Amino acid sequence: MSQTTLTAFLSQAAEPGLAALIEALARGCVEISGHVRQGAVGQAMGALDQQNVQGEVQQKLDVLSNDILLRVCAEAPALAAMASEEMDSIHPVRPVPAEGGLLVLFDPLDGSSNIAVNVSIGTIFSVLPCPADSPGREPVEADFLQAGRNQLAAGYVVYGPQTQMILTLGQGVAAFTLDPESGDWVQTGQGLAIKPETKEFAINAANMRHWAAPVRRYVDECLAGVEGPRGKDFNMRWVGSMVADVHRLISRGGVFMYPWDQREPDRPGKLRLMYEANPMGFIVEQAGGAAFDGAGDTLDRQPRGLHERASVMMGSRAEIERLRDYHQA
Ligand code: P6P
Repeated sequence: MSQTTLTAFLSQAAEPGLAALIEALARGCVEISGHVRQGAVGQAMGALDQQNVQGEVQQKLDVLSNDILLRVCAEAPALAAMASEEMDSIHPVRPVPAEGGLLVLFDPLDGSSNIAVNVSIGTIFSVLPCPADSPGREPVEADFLQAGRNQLAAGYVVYGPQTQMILTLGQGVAAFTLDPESGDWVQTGQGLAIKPETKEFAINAANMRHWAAPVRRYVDECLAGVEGPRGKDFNMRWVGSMVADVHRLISRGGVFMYPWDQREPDRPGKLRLMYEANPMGFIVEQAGGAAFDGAGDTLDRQPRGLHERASVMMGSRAEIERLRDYHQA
């Protein structure tokens, strides 16, 4: 059977400017995958004596991955600017093109605390259009502050037993697997659909005592199993890499939650809206699931800052609707 590659897929499915940017991101992720796979044999392992804008200790691979994406994405002619979990402010590339200007945001290496223990990690990216009034001028941070519904594309690459890319351009969700022999991204899935029902949820249960009542009710009912109100037993997973936990629910259904908790009442949640919750929420919705932030749809939230955090509940639609009902009860 002839194999469709990412390049062939994009030539049919995306405008040339967007296709070139996604191809650049894909090239960058091949480089990142190479460093991940080398592990301690390579030079990219270990922590740096510095923190990122989130106040988290940076791993060498965090910075290396960010530098790789900055270099390769700058080659995409429609790209005006980039933003990253690893950078305080935006990284301008060129004045906004007359037409089809693009902005990209990424978490270059999500779950980097798992690097040292050889557990799956990933890259997350989100593509937004430059605002209609921006052609010809330098891009500014405010250009990025668009609701997730405005995304033109979103994707992630999971560096696991296989290196896989999950991608949406707003017309469904496709899967690509990196062929380590050829270096090609081969299409291995299309029209991905999340099961509306599930028996599996992902949350860091160590935080249970800090959760809001609706989340506590949802999880308690899952734990009550077949004798409880749900009438069925559930399974729990928590990898500690959003990319791995979300990839599992895309693949077999489930719910991923990192909700608000009372440890820091003024903080909506741990995860970041612009380059984690929004791209993952776009993919999940495009696969028939739902993404909820405790008040409304994640993709409807109007961001106020580049590194704004969000309460995250996403996955199988029937489960998220149940969580929404519990929050509104
Ligand atoms: P915790 C990784 O640091 C991350 O940002 C997500 O990828 C992951 O889901 C979450 O944090 C894990 O957080 O508190 O369980 O270590």
